[in-house]
Amino acid sequence: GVYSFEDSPFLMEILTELRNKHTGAIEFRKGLVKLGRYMGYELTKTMDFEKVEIETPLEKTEGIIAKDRKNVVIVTVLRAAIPLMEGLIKVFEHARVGIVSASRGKAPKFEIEMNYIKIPEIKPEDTVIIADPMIATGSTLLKVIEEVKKYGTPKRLIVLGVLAAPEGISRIKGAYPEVEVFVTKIDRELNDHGYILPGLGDAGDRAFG
Ligand code: U5P
Repeated sequence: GVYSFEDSPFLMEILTELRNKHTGAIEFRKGLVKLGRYMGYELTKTMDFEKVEIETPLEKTEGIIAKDRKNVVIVTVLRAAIPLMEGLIKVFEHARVGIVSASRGKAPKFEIEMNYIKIPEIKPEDTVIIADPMIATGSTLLKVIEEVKKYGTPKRLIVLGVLAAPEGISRIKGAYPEVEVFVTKIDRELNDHGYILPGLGDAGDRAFG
C-alpha cells in the first residue's frame, strides 16, 4: 500500500510551513519532529494490538496493549531523517534504532554512496520503518532497503517520508512490492537535478544548514 495524508488539514498545515522558503532551520526541524510524531500515530492505526482483560476499581473490562507497536526498528537515513526519527520515537518508544548514511551523486546517474551502516538485528515480528523525508528518484531507498534486508526479514517493511515523487514510489514498488510507503503527500514530479517539485528543497540543508 501507498498511504498519503492530503485529507489531514493538520498535517497539510505542517507541510505548508516546511515548503515555505521563509521558514528557518529551527521551525523546519520542529515541523519534521511533528510530522514524525503524527505520522507515527497514523501508522499505529494499521498495527495489530493484543486484547487484554483488566479490572478498573469498579469492574472487569476489556482493553488493548501494544503488540506491533512494541516491535519496531527505525532506520534513520542521515542527516535529514534525524528530526523525523525523534518524532517517531515518541510514538514507538520501544523502538530500536539503526543509522545509515547515504549521499547521492549528481545527475543523470545519481549514484549512492553509503559510508556508515549500523542496523540492529531484525526479527520476524518487527515492523521496520525506514525514515527519509524525501523520496525523489528512490535511489537512496533502494540501496537502504537492500542493506536492511541483510539484517533479517521483518513482519512489515515501511518507508516513511514527507514528500515523494511518483517516479520514486514506482521504482521502490517495482523492486520491492511488499514495501509500504507512508508520505504526507505525493508531489508532481522531479526536476532534472533530482529535486521534487513543488517540494521543499534539500531537506538536510534546510534542517541543518
Ligand atoms: N532530497 C531532498 N530534496 C529533494 C530531493 C531529494 O532533500 O527535493 C534528498 C532526500 O532526502 C534523499 C536524497 O535522502 O536527497 C536522495 O533522494 P533520492 O533521489 O535518492 O530518492
